[in-house]
Amino acid sequence: MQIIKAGVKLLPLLIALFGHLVLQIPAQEEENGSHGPAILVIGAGISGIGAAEKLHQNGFRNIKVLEATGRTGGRIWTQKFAKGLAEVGAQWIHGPSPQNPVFGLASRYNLLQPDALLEENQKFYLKSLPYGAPDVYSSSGKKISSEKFMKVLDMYMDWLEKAATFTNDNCSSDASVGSFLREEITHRSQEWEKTMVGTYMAFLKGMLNVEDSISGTHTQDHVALCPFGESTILPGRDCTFPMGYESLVNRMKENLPDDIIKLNKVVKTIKWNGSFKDGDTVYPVEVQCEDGDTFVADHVIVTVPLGFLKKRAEDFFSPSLPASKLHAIKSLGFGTNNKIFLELEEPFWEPNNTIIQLIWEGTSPLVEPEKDLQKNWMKKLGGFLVLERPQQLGHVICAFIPGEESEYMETLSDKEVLSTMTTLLRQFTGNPNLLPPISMMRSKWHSHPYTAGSYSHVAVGSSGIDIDNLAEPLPEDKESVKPLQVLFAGEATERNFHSTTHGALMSGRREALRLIDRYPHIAADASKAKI
Ligand code: 6YU
Repeated sequence: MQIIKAGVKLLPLLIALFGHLVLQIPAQEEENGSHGPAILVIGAGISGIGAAEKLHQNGFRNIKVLEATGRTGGRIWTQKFAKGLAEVGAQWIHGPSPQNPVFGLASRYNLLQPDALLEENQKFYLKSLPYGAPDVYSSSGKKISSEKFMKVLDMYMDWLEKAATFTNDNCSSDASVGSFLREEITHRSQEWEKTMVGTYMAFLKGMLNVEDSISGTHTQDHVALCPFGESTILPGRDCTFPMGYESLVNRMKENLPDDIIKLNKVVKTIKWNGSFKDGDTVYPVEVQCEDGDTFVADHVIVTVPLGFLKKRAEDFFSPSLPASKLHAIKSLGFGTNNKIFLELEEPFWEPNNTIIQLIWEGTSPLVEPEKDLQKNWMKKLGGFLVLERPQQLGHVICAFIPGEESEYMETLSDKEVLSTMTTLLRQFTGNPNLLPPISMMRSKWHSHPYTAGSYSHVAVGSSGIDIDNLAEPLPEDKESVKPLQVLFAGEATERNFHSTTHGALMSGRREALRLIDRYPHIAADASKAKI
């Protein structure tokens, strides 16, 4: 997966020659309503494109989207792989039902399979995400019927449901989902048949690996318990995009003029609360790019991932961010979940099986694993998802791997990862002659310079209030002469739906609406023009 980086070798020379030229966005023509305020959106993921789309629909015409990479979509990223497609980032619409705006757009644009639109599927409710009963393979090469684990799986689902009922009133602020689950496991395991305890513990350790992937964390010990239930799971049977998740972003872009999105524009600094002149007009915000280009604006909507902000918050804004925002950026969690796609000559799994869960015998959620990443990184792999038609026609499985082990995996060569995967498949299938995968592709979200991880979670030491603080626009002074200079969107700013594509889209629309409300005459003119 090639990340196209902005910048060319001639850049320093060009900047020296033309750096004094400020790229001009037409001055604010709020009075005659022909262009509206100058608005910059930083980031062309689904939140940024969603914000631009909403503003454009409501008559705003002076919009630019600045995107650091050479592509749109951000963490929605579909690539060709094997005999079909693979999602490097987001995979499912979580909770495809009327309240979900991603589902709303996808069904309006006819991007889903007929099944996904069935009312019974929209009403489907799963206690947890999204995987159903797996086929279970153990590290001693045995296939174990999932029937054996139904009792423990049910218990596990109940614990997660119970974890979601805590609030600040009945839980300590330093409690984690991990500590809660361990307590439940310790307590309930007393009732288990002695001969089954080891197998159940190994199964639960596997479930926790999957949970770490779902929350994008190294361990559930990092996930705060009190706000766990604020993360809302919408009804609906999770579904995928037959033509790839990116088909949604591409369709959304069709509603925007071609020249709005500027690719390979790495934003270096956002100066706000200033007086930046462009001709006779003075703007409060100036955005500087790594390539020397400068844009002035009335408003900027920042949608860069929390992972990027964690690296750059201190010097990305001038003046720097208020303490509440810096605290939110520091204390909220942003971990890693990666995928490893393997194409096989022949399937080793049963024809109707879609989930392969791995059990590492001897492991337990109650025992801290040996910390030797080189030797043990692959033990963090919870299992494989079998990719199906119509996205995939080849025999392709996709492993999910979270946490520090995932970050370590990113440092290995393709050859090393492929060789480890071959050994692992041979071990778990009990077939030493299993052919190595024909091809492999993997994500590297932690080392992605403009994402620096996969998605956000409410970490121990933070709370939903930090998400709200992150979403607050600047300047904080609501009576300011020039309010709403810097607005914040992106998945990590949506308290109930963070870490999802619909949360990201909601956040972009939320900030667009903030601006639409501030300029009611622009939207009114736009709707008159439509009549
Ligand atoms: C979902 C799913 N899913 C798997 C994996 C990943 C994610 N998600 P973007 O990053 O898209 O855009 C920002 C842009 O800004 C970007 O293009 C940058 O290049 C750019 N930028 C940065 N710096 C810049 C600069 N300086 N200048 C200019 N531009 C700059 N979500 O709904 N279903 O199946 C998955 C999954 C491997 C990585 C996912 C999934 C998360 C979504 O992909 C993600 O939220 C949105 O795409 C983000 O959009 P955005 O616009 O905000 O940012 C505990 C607990 C709680 C419960 N959680 C439940 C949810 C579980 C999530 N499950 C995920 C599972 C998978 C497989």
